[in-house]
Amino acid sequence: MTKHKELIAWVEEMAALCQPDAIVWIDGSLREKKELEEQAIKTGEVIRLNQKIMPGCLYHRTHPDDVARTENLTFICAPTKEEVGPNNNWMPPQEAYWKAKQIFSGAMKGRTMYVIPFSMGAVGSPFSKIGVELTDSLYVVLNMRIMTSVGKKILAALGRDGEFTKCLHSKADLNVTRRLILHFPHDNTIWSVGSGYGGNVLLGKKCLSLRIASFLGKKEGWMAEHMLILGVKKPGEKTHYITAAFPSACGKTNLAMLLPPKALEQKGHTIETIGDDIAWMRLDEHKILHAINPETGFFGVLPGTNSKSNPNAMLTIKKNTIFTNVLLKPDGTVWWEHGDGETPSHGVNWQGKPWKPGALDEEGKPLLGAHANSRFTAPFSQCPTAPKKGKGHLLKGVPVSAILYGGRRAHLTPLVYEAFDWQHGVYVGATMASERTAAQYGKQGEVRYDPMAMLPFCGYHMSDYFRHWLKMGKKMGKKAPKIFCVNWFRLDDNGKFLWPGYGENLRILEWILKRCQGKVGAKKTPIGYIPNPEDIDLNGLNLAPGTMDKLLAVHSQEWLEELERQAEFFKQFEGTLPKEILTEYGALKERLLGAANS
Ligand code: GTP
Ligand code: SPV
Ligand code: MN
Repeated sequence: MTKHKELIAWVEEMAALCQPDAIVWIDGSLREKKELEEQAIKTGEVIRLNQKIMPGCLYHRTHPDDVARTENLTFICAPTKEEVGPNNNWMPPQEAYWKAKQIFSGAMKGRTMYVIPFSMGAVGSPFSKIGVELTDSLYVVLNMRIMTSVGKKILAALGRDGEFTKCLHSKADLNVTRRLILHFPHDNTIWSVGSGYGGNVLLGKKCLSLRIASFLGKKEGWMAEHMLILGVKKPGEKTHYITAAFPSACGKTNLAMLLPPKALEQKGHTIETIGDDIAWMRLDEHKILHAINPETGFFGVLPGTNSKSNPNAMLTIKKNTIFTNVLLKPDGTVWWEHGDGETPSHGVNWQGKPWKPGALDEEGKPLLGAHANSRFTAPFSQCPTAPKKGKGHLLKGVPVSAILYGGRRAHLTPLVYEAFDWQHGVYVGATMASERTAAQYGKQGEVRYDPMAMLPFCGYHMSDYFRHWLKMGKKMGKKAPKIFCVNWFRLDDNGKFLWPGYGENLRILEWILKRCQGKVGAKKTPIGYIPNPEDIDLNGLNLAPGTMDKLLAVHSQEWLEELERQAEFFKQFEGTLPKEILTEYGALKERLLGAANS
């Protein structure tokens, strides 16, 4: 299939290590897809769902202790600890290779090794990067076929000596004590062993497109970000594009697929979904920031997804979709908590246990039908709001008007505010925090600082990453996108969301775009500009009186307390933070003290 000597030699070397019974090169054809599916059904790796109701859909369960990314087992293996920073687990490369080799050794005995040549980004785009993943998991192959472009055409693009990221994966024995997710940025290599879950094993996604790509981006002058990309168009205007960084399970897929609420329909907005998880951004020849989505599929959260919260997602996953860790119903369809339709009377849950409503586990806790981090894998092209025409968004990327940061904050952070300028915006991103969700192991609900939603994904020292952001801003000057912070998750005194969220978030995007076009004023507060309430279209929203005030309130005293926590978080970066971040911290503190005393 290829004349690429280095690739052939590497596949041989890895096969000698893992000792598979056979090696199969993935060609990307439809015939091959059918064969792989048949095989995965035979081995029990996947179950075919009810083909009348869900054509082309498959079902999979991961090992019960392998249902989310394992950040504690994820390492950046650069020569020195200083280089990876306190934000990463570090292991010296030699030790990492040696440790992993013990587990990879003979791990594919009795199995087939699949060779998946893949491209992140369209072949022919200056943004794109090629990888080759070796895996003994058919589930991984079937997922990669949806999430990336794979097969012969990628080998053709690679030629005889093209550069590629070497990605090795084996499920091995799925033992959490023998699980490692290793990145070798200087070798352009990723090794993942002992897991079968999404972000740990679909190596094109977080491992390549964020951890390795962020490292390359710093070196080559571009940015790899944990961001959605969305276009908003009003009749008679051009499309404006927004990117947004929210931590895992904080609403990127939902915002990217937004449908205008009924009351705003007469305004005739068109929404374009470009990406829901990762953005690669570069300056064009005019120094305008452009973004592509390097993926070709969605790997989205299921619980909470329904025809009301995200109708576009429900349409996207009607066919050709892989459902992981949800409830399997007796009729061969699936169900998840807060999804569509009635709660089934019984089924088999994500752990393979019999389930019925109200069922309890051994400890007497409610037994979930679907795991809180259960997911769908679906082709991007099936999304009704995906671009229908043209390849510009794939090849050249879309111009970015605004960059949003956000997370889950029950208190403190207002619904929206705008940074004073790029440097202040970088500070806002650097001090982003969110309450922990089911997408990570650890205590849920705990406030966790997650700069730019990249804490688990930045492949090098976070202080250098902030420096890179500042540098990109300097290159763009006045052409830099405006930076905003949003929070859809502020709670009232009864613990209820103050803001309806989902499609209604368009009302806030409208304000953001008006700000970008200089069409509306704003109120200056110590933390940034907040909207004058009359500039947000609340038509058709029956908010209780005073709600907007609560949503937009900035309490200086609470912010001063937040600054203490920020300082605590920044301690780990002491002596390395860019001075601009410290300047912004000091200036904010002064503004807050001024406001608190006035
Ligand atoms: P990853 O795929 O893990 O990166 O997550 P994501 O950022 O794409 O999050 P996603 O859109 O899947 O949303 C995760 C959860 O947040 C779901 O349970 C949603 O229902 C919920 N959610 C999304 N948007 C909103 C919103 O505007 N308001 C509220 N209250 N919940 C939301
Ligand atoms: C996330 O956790 O941010 C995801 C899912 O998008 S995973 O691919 O597992 O990283
Ligand atoms: Mn994500």
